[in-house]
Amino acid sequence: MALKIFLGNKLVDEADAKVSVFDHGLLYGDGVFEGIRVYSGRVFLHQQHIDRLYESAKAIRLVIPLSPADMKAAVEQTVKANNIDDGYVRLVVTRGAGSLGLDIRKTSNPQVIIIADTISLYPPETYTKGMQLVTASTIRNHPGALSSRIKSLNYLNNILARIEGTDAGMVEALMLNHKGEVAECTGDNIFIVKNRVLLTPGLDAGILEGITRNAVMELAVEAGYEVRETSLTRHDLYIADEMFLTGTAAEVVAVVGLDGRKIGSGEPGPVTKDLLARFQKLTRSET
Ligand code: PXG
Repeated sequence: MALKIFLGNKLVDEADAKVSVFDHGLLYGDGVFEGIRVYSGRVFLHQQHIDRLYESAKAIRLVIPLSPADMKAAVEQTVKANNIDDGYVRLVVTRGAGSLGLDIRKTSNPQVIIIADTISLYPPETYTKGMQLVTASTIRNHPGALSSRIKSLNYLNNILARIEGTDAGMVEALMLNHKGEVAECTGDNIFIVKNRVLLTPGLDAGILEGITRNAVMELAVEAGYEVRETSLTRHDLYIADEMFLTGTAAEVVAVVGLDGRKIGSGEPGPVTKDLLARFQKLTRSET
């Protein structure tokens, strides 16, 4: 079924949803985006995603032509227009069309694009059995060059690492930072459990501040687990009791192998399962 796409300030048919080949989003990856889940017709953690979008835009000096409240309403409108009950929203803001040069003063009309569609998830056995990872040789962008907290349209860093995962037959790959510390995966944050304490790299490791990561940290504290943000090496990961990833698409997914080593028991661990259950409860209850 053809989708209705929010483009500019209104819904248009998918076939008419077109942007200029001179858009700096296309020419330079100059723009920002969000990926958001819809559960039972409700946009999950909507405000957090809107806030991150506007923070990303501010950091790249992109003025979004809609107010945050209007953007939120546009997302709701797009979800309703496409009858999305359980699905996925891709929210994109580009710099707009400009000249064939880097000068943003020659661009105009940032483009707001909202796509609401169904989502393809990992197969169910990924959740029951857990996934395997490899460490990519491509390190995460140096946060001094481009803050990893900006969810920008330039995802080449992550795509190159993901290719290495794909080549190894895996759906994700672990990325280290410029210091050789554990950063995150190509589209997911990472946690380990050691002696029932949750450990995850801090934002200073050069990671995206994942909204699922934040939600899971809150749920874990509520559940009485100790949670620590700390620098982690691959060695810490190899000797972890449990490992899991968090992300909008993945939710909470166990990692049971890394670089050919078995992690923990080689099966999704009790803390991971508990947190997945708590997270799924949140997706059903959050308003
Ligand atoms: N790290 C990176 C680099 C990401 O891109 C996450 C962590 C997890 O963040 P959230 O806020 O989602 O918990 C992401 C998010 C996709 C897709 O289509 C990717 C993400 C989100 C949604 C969809 O591959 N990445």
